[in-house]
Amino acid sequence: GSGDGKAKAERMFGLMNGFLKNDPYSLQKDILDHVEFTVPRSRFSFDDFEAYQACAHTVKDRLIERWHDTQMYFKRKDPKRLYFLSLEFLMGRSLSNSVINMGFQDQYAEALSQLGFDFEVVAEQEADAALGNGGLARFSACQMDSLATLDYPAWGYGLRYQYGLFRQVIIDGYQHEQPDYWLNFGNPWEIERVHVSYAVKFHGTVEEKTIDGEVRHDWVPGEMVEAVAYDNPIPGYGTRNTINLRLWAAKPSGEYDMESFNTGDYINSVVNRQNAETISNVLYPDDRSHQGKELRLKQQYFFVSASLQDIVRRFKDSHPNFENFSEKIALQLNDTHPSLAIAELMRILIDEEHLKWNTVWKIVCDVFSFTTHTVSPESLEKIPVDLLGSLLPRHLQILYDINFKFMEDLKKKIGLDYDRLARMSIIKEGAVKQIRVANLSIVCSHTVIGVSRAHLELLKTRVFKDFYELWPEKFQYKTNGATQRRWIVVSNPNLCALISRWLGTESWIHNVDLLTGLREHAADASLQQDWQKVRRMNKMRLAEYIEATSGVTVSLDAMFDVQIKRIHEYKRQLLNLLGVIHRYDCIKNMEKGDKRRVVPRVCIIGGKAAPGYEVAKKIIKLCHAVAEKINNDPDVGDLLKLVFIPDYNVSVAELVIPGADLSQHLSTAGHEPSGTGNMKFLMNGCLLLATQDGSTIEIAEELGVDNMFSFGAKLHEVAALREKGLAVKAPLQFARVIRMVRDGYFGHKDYFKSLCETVDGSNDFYLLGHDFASYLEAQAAADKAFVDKEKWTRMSILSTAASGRFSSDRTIQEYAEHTWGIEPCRCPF
Ligand code: Z16
Repeated sequence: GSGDGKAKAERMFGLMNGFLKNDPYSLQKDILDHVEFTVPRSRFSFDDFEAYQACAHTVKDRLIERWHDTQMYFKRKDPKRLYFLSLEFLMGRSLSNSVINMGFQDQYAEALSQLGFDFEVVAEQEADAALGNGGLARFSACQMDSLATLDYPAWGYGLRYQYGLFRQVIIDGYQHEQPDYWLNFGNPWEIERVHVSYAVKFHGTVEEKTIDGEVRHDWVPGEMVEAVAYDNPIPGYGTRNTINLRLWAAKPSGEYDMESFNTGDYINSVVNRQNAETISNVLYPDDRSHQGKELRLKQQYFFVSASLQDIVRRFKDSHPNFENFSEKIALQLNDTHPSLAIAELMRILIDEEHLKWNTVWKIVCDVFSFTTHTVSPESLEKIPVDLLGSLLPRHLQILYDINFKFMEDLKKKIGLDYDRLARMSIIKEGAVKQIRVANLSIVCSHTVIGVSRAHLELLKTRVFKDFYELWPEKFQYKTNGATQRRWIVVSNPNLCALISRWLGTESWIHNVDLLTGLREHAADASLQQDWQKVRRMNKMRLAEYIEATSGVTVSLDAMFDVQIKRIHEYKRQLLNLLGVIHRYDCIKNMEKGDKRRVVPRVCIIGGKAAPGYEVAKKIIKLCHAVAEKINNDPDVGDLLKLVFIPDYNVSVAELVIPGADLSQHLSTAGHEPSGTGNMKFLMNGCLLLATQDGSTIEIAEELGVDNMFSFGAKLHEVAALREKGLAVKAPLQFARVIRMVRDGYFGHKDYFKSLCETVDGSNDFYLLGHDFASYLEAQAAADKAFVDKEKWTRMSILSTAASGRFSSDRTIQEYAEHTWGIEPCRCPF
């Protein structure tokens, strides 16, 4: 009976606890086993990379053990679960993070050192998992870490792209894109589940049948692809809980195209089957714009369909009917990319499970929540109706039905205001009919979430104004966060140790509010001294990296000034470059004696441009052109250096952020939904030079605006300036530096012409000219503060002390309590 089963399960749980030993000697033995049998290499001769592979496999074994225990425990407890749907996860490297979260850091360091290896060097062999573009994708990864650490019963779902974000190679100062075939040398972290697979259908026709007086829809597909699961265990810190990130890969379907084989063209049939795999081949590298491409739509549906089939199957395994579906399941839409999940859940429950429309509609409205990461209505995703109708005919019907009912309800509420009805409709009428995916997500979700307080304000007043007026209670914000495990403990071990020493505890690693305890020591001379020592060591590492990647030698006494993020006009890397040119111009025109008063700077810029984004690519080239001039000018020497760090990614960020003195966040007010880089710099005691935009507004409140360098037009000023047609006079210095670029002072006169025009007078949409004067003032204030070491160090300590609120632990707790309604479920074994 079931009683016996329970006793047996208890016994098994007991036995499972600690199959694998984690003392240095046992780890060593396991590492050598994997060298010999998994890699495989002779245990008497293997290099750093092979040591990494073997090490990763020993960690994976331990992850699997915990993964099993956690999943069995979740299954037994049957708590409400969160499913986090995202087309992008920027996980970066896993070795250090896993070892630290599991608590085996010292044991691994010792095990490896006795074998003649250095843990840090071994960890650096790992290639980044770069299955995402930028902030949105890294935020997903941070949220997974927090979900695991806080013991929430959660799963992530995504796509296993064979090629992640392109590798950026700089040739002659120009960006070139190369494929990132990250799976080349195998991926020790994933568990391939050949038996967990689902058929995903495309194209074909929908037939209507009446069975027992009810209309049934039978979708006969024209194409079928198999989705195979790859599981990536995510260990929590200070807990045994290890949650799952399930990524889907496309494979040719098993039985479907028997037909084509029977026609006799065997070779072509095999070759055609391989086309199925193209679906999960490559990540789209545009971080904002998506132009209704069929492959992209296929990716979205493929991922959504496999995930929902899996979720429904798991639910049915332990529930007799769908009555409590929405009490047991929360589905989180990470931006609009997974929004076809709405139509897919309706299709599964209506067409396959034969539930009634109204029952299903209620379920849908109870389970979905939707976080949006955008501020511009123009960049909201749209799907051409023709494309959707051809690829997913049944889903198009469902969307039309949803929209019809929504429009009928809306008419009752707001009357026949046809303009407003047309704006809010899920279908955009016109020459090319389109599905407005954001409208679909809003209509079908119980909550719509912005990523900072300022972002919610923009959603209410601009982006989703009509919807806010209809359903004000639906709209909320949860300010983004970053995980201190990766962004302090993994990437800045020396600062981590120093913090723990001064707080007298390591508890801040999972209870980050404790960091405020540093405030009372901010002026303490002995903490300041230790703090400076740690920061200098980090700068040394960064200086070595700069020398290795760009050949520029930099002085550790200079201020390391960093701007790293995707290249975008609104993020204003060009403003930074124009500031650097101005600084250079000043130095060139100085009397010799005045140079002693110049605060030396190393200006560091890194980031990728979307392959088709010409303006962004010109900004990268300008950076290289200016760097070449400045770095080779004997009049300048160590007073100013400009460096572009190529191929910026998560692991580069882990190296750069701890070594930065100052970081720049320059978006024109009203354009950065949140920003999370600023939070990572803050955690590491790096001072911010920033506009009042996105999450920086909240950072300024927490830290005190005097402890950062704030500048630029505020939101209402931006609006007023644009209303006036940008009729402002840029300061003389701005005209002067633009002229230098335009006149060919840095070469490539013709190439830079159009770039200069983007910030010229009434073209200057992002207000570089307007903000230039206050930008230079903020830079001067930073110079002045840097000279006062005591003051600077105090501000640095206060920055770390203020960073607790910007932990993704806080973000996740808010989502769990207010949006998902989930509770911790901690595996006790
Ligand atoms: C992205 O990374 C973000 C927004 C977006 O529409 C598309 C991509 Cl790929 C970023 C925001 O720009 C950033 O402000 C925010 O912190 C991040 O998403 C996470 O919410």
